[in-house]
Amino acid sequence: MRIDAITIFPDYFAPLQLSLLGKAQDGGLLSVNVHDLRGQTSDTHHTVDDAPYGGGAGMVMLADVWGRAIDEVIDDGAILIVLTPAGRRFNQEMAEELSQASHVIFACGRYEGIDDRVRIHYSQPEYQKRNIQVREVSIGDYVLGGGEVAAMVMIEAITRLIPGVLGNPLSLAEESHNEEGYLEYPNFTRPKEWRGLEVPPILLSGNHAAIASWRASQAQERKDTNRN
Ligand code: JET
Repeated sequence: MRIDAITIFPDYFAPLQLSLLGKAQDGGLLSVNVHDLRGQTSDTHHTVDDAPYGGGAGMVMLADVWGRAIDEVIDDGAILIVLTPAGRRFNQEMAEELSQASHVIFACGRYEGIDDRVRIHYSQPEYQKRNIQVREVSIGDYVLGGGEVAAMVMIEAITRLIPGVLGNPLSLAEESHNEEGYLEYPNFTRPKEWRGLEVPPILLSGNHAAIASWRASQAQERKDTNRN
């Protein structure tokens, strides 16, 4: 998989070179390429924004600068993700789908956002014919300072699903049995007693059917307690 991220703060993406993701990139399974949006500006002040037509607070990012940056990386079959609190909510199912893509481009906006003609332009039939998709995506109902941290969240969730990127493929197989994509039951490991708290005895019973049903009921209780 090829990933491109376009941002005015490329340094936000430095942690992607660490640990598992860094190794996957060395192994050629994945390449993450970060691009400084200001590299596409031609004025001395490297301007990336201007006041909104129609008035209102804040600044809007320039379509032309974004267009040049995206044109440099886009190719047939690419999925262009625009991070925005107004987008479709990211979840495990979307991560699984995107983990099958050959090329994902993250547009990380700041200020009040990107001129909407960028989204409209790359949604035109000429791009659709090239199997290019544009998707507005949100990681949750809150407002961030910019799309960079949201892109990092998505990159971590997506890339760990690529075979060979995760350290332990067995835990992925077990995870995929679960409809939510992760384990919802509580876990315990040694020691058997810690600060007066015992591990639930059923987990030491060796009765795998009983353990599975206990875990299912614990998962349900946890959901009932925690879900919004
Ligand atoms: C976000 C993503 O805050 C989030 O995304 C970053 C962001 C902040 C401010 C403006 C902005 O504009 C994007 C845009 O898209 C067309 O203009 C994006 C919160 N949950 N998920």
